[in-house]
Amino acid sequence: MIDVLFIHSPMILYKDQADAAHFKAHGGDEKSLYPLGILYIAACLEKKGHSVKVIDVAAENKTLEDILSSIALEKPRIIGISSMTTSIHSAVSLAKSIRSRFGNDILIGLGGVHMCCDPTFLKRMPYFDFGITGEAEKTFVEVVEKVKEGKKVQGVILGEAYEDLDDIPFPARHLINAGIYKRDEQMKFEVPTAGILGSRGCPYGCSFCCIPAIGQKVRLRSAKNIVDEMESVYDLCQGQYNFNDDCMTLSKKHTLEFCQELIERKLKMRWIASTRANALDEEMVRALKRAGCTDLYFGVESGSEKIRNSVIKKKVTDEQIAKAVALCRKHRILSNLFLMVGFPGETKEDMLKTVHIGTKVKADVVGIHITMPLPGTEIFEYAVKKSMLPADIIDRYARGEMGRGFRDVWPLFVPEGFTLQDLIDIKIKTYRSFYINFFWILRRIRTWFILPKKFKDDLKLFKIAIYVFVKGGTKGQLS
Ligand code: B12
Ligand code: SF4
Repeated sequence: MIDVLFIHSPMILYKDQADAAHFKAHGGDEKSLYPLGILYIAACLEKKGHSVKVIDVAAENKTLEDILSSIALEKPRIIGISSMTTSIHSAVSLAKSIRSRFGNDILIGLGGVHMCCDPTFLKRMPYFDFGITGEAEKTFVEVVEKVKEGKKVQGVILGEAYEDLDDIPFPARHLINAGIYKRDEQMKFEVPTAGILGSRGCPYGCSFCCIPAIGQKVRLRSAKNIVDEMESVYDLCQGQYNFNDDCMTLSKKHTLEFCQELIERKLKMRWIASTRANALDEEMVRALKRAGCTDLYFGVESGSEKIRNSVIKKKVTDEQIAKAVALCRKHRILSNLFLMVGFPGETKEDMLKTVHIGTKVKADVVGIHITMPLPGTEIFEYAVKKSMLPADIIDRYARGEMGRGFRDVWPLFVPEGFTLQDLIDIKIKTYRSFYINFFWILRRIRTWFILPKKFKDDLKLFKIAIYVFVKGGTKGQLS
């Protein structure tokens, strides 16, 4: 018997192996990064002597039958299901199936981003005994201790976050098979990358983003604590890391300290991170490069400053974007722009600015998505208010009434006067005009000489690129 079994719920839960044969047709789940949230809670539980196991359903290709068999074998006291909105249908199906197979013997809890964005969910879906909103490292330990003392735990509990992130033990990576997390399935990269979280929270409030609903206060781990963790998993990931931070370079002082710590340890580490164009200057970019940063991802969203700042509330100017990308180019860090299309009031002219911004600032990579209005965001509230989304969409999705596979069924935001096909055409136009461009090809060839690994990666991506140029997205990823 174990104390806790965590289940990372997938976007699509397959009944059995025959059902899973459809997996490829749906484009599947991302399996590149492991569920850090669960592993952090697991580490806290283990520190207090509680026994824990983890099933990452998509990464381990587990079906519902496999999960139920594991539960029968492990006999957990508590099952903790972690879910974003994308996987909330699977989370509900799992809870229902566990209930019907094992009755009320096992306590079932729900946590993760969906609970933060929709805290009344449990009232509408009473298949879970309890739920925790927000960060759960402290609170889940308390729940387990109460249960072990024979006390009753029920309903929604507000998670109490750690003020000092250095007090949280490193994620319990030994509970997963870290070797299976190797970027996107389709890309078949050989080396697993370690997900690392150097900070939590973001002070901005972009209208398409769930961070304001998650409501985390910004906290930074000390440079030493982050690098100690990186060093501890060095062999596992062969020195390759992916920072999951919402915005990595919020504090200049902290960024420089972190880079210095990495440089002093003289370990060959390569890492990528997301940040904002207004949160960088030359001193920082130089330090990032010396510390092993190879790629920076910028949330640019719209090429139109008007949409970016008055609708999305990004608070980043065109000038800041051009400057940040130029600094990256100068110091040989690859700049990746995240773009989006589909916002209230967006015109054809605004969309064309988005099509061209990557070429204009000479970025290395662009990726464009059609806005998905998700619970916990301003854009979701707007879409419901304007009857662009049914008010009960979450429950319909959670009950499986909208069909399987989040990406195939969750509506995208199509501004008035446009069709979905118009937005897909904008995506195709963006990809074609950016990548089928003489100057971009020249820049890329130069990159292959500087970073030969990128040549290998690009060869693998070539097939996907053709698909994207024709269809506007990879399978199941038109958003
Ligand atoms: C890294 C990341 C990814 C990675 C890996 C995700 C993973 N394996 O967990 C990848 C790239 C695969 C990814 C993909 C997507 N992501 Co993402 N991602 C993130 C990001 C930036 C960080 C996640 C993280 O590591 N958090 C750190 C840990 C410590 O926090 P946590 O996971 O929330 O866990 C804490 C609590 O939630 C709670 N908890 C967690 N699990 C459980 C379980 C129980 C039982 C309990 C009680 C508590 C509990 O306690 C934990 C510890 O404090 C977040 C932004 C964010 N700040 O959350 C977006 C975020 C989660 N992603 C988001 C989105 C939209 C997506 C995509 C749909 C994007 C897309 N269009 O393709 C896909 C969907 C993938 C899928 N399979 O469903 C949204 C989710 C919105 C929503 N309402 O669900 C977020 C919030 C981004 C945003 N700013 O809006 N993502
Ligand atoms: S999109 Fe980025 S900058 Fe904006 S609120 Fe979300 S995490 Fe912060």
